[in-house]
Amino acid sequence: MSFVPALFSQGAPPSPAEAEKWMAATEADLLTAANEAQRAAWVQETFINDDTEAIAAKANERFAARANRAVIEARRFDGLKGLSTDMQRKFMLLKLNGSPTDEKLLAELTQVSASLDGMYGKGKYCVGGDKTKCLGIDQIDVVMAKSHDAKELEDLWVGWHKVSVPMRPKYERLVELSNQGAKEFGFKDTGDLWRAGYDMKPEEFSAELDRVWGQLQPFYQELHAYVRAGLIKKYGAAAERKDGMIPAHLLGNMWAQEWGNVYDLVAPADAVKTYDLEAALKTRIGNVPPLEAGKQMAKFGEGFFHSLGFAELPDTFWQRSQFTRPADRDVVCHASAWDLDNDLDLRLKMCIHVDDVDFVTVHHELGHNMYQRAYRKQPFLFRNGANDGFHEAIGDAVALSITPEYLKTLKLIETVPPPEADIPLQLRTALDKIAFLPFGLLMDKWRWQVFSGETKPGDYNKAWWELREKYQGVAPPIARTEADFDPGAKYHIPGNVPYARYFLARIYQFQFYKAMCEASGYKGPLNRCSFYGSKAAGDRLNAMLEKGQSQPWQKTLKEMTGSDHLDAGPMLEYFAPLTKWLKEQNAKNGTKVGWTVEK
Ligand code: X8Z
Ligand code: ZN
Repeated sequence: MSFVPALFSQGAPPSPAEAEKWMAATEADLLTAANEAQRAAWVQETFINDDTEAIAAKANERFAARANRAVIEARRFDGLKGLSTDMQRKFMLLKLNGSPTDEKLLAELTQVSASLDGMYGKGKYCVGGDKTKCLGIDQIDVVMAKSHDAKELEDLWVGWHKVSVPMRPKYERLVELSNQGAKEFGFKDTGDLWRAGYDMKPEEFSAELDRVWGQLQPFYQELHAYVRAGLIKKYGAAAERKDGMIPAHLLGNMWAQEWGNVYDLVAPADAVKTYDLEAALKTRIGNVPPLEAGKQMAKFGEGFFHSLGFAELPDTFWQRSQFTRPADRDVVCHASAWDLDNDLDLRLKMCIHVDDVDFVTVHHELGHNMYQRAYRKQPFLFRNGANDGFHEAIGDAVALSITPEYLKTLKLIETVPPPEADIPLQLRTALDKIAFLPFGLLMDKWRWQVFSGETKPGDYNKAWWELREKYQGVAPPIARTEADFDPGAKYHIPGNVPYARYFLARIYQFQFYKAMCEASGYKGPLNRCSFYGSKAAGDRLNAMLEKGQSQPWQKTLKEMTGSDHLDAGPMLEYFAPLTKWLKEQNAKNGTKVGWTVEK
């Protein structure tokens, strides 16, 4: 252990130099512990069994205990004058850690966390009770994306939502234990701790999210109304509810979070044909083994970043990543990007399918990897996104550049659709980007209520559906009760990954995209911009990535975009033609906008 207690003779007031020395030793310890925990987590999530779960839990426990000790020791420097800005920021960031100090409780917390994560990863639904037809979530996703059979969709929806029933008591315990840690370290609860990580007061942060949602909500409601009408045309009574909500199983996605998969059902009848990216990818990649197909998909993402001037990924990335679902063991298929050693041991963990959804997801994940690599020279406590929403927005901002012009450059499509195709193309994008917003917001609204105690365990499911109905305007296909635990059927709940980051990222990505389009010298409508191949755009991006979390995100955002706050402007600009069009369509067709929620 590099910590030297002798430095701190009782009572002597510490100096800034002592603080620096202490910080260097603490960061070195935390780096070692974090790397051990990362490595254990990698093995656990790519090879789920009782042993890997226990090993991962233990490594997390060691990291959390070390971080706790650091926070407690750091109190000695509270109020110390003469600290550099960097040092003040490091102390502030360090204090965002807080786990139970009781050893037994901490061990229990990390075990419960590992177990919940494993339960999700192992989750399967066996279609019609047939044990030879058991599907993991990545496989169910593919069927849900394609099926237009309301009965089949309902069956998959109901089947998958059984996976989370046994998670409920464990989740309840996770909430208790993690709150206990947050409280010991001066936070009201875990939700309060999560909201403290944004260089502003927790309550200001919540208000910012509501402010921006208020700007975008009218657009969401128009889209909701338009899509609902299209689904009713297709599915008839199965899609039509008196209250105006959409049944959650009919939107092409298990959580109704992104609706791009129902594009064909709702596209205007006279729409110009755009292109079929999935078919193009399948033709290009051909009939190769899944591992090879997965690698080729990831290569597209690498190629984009490379065109911006980013170095290619190291060989170890290609050797050590998980690109596909292994046949012989359980894994967490939910996509993620890793940096095993806080240096160059970068990895992707996905169960890639050759389709347009995963095409975007590989760009999303490589955005994380590029960020990790760019800030690796920062001190340990700054090796992070400017805030977690930045981390989630990088790959998406790049993926917005996947325009028809870009796909033609790659020879994935032959002809670029004419300007009349803009509305269909925008509709396709909005079905993913706009439809996601209320889901992105309500996930943590639910957790903040749960952590604060406003929602009691006996009301977990009720509160979940109240939020989904209020914000998304979607309703479950069949009646739900407290015998269900529907939030647990979404990875980030058992995985305990905060979710407000994804809401932020939907907004930031348009801010970043616009900034990179401008840097590349692009002139024209925002939605047709691709900065593929622009070193100037790449330099702008890299400058932001290299900074990591070393300064308040507002400053980093200003350097990147000229604005220092979350701003829906670029997103609204991008979709301006579609917003107008949707309003006209709904008015013309006499489609009622909005829904009613029973109280
Ligand atoms: O979880 C993710 C990424 C991994 S960081 C695949 N996303 C959210 C989700 O799937 O729910 C990306 C979009 C939102
Ligand atoms: Zn991500």
